Amino acid sequence: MQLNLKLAVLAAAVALAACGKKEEAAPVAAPAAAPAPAAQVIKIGHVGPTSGGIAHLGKDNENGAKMAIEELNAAGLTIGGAPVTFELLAEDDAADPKQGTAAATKLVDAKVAGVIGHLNSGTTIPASQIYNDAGIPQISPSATNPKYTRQGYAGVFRMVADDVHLGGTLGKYAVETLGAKTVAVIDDRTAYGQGVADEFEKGVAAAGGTVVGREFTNDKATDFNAILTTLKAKKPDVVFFGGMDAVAGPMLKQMKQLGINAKFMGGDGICSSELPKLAAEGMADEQVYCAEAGGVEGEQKEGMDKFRADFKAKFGADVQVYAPYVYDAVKVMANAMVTAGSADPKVYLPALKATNYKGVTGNIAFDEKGDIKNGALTLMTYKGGARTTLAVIR
Ligand code: ABU
Repeated sequence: MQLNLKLAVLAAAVALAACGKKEEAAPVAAPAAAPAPAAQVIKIGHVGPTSGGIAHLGKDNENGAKMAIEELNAAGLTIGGAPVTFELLAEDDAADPKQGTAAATKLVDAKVAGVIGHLNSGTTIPASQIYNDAGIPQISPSATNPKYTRQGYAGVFRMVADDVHLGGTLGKYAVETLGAKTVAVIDDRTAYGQGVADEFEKGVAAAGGTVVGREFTNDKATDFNAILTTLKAKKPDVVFFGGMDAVAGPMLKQMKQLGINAKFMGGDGICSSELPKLAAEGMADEQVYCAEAGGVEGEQKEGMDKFRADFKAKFGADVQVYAPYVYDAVKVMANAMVTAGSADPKVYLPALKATNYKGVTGNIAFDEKGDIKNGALTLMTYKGGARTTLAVIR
């Protein structure tokens, strides 16, 4: 508005001068400055479960995206010489595959230039077909089922290690480090939970342990007494759960009520800051072991620690698990656009594939499938109600 008003006053002055005496020299108006081009708005989609049992994880991811978008806009970026602003289109899939595909269709219709998400493998995989058909690049910050990047889609990327690495490493850790001879396994029948549990079993067997029981539940269940009673009779040293923290918390409480003193293990889905609250009195110190499907060590820790402190200051909450990976995913996508000089997916996709970016989650580069190269795992336990890092391994 201010710029338009200035231009109107200048035009009126020029017109008045033109109406004046012909013999008098007309005042020379300074040439009007060309109006600054309006910034091009680039829409980036984000999808996660911001409602339902794992809404705390979905909001954590969404906040990671918000933080990155705000920083990009504050930096005043140009792409191909033109100023740009980024707009976040955030959708809720409630961790439900059908809602996930509906959210994906909505984002495609809104003409997003790229999508960060989804959080769950069970939503990420079906949604990836929709983005692929539309030619829109997708980076999942947290979906760990290997199938996601094994469908032959050109524009899919994953910021973290997959369940083969995660489940297999945890299986080996249970036997070789925790000294388990017998393990029982439960999964929630989701694409993530069942897959990571299968890989855990393989890791246990390869390390010489024995799987004494396998049961399943679902991702909304709250009563586990029947399956836990069955497994208690098999006296496992470790109970592994393939699923998310919202189910693991009540499961731990019920294990305690049933007098099951086994160690409890799970993948990244249970490895949240929220788990101690969800398990409450059901969690003893150093009873629970889990792994985040990423991690930093050495000099890279400083950037991650700063991110966590900035995140807490901004949102008043600790990082749950994957906010830093979402934050980096947004920056990586924007960086590819800047490098390519275009937000057109066809033009910036090659730059995204060639990413070599130093983020808060470490050095980010993708292999030919779109998986993170040299992905780390962070093994954790809980002490005094907080996550405690045991080791970062590759
Ligand atoms: N990776 C754990 C949570 C997300 C998922 O893969 O379903």
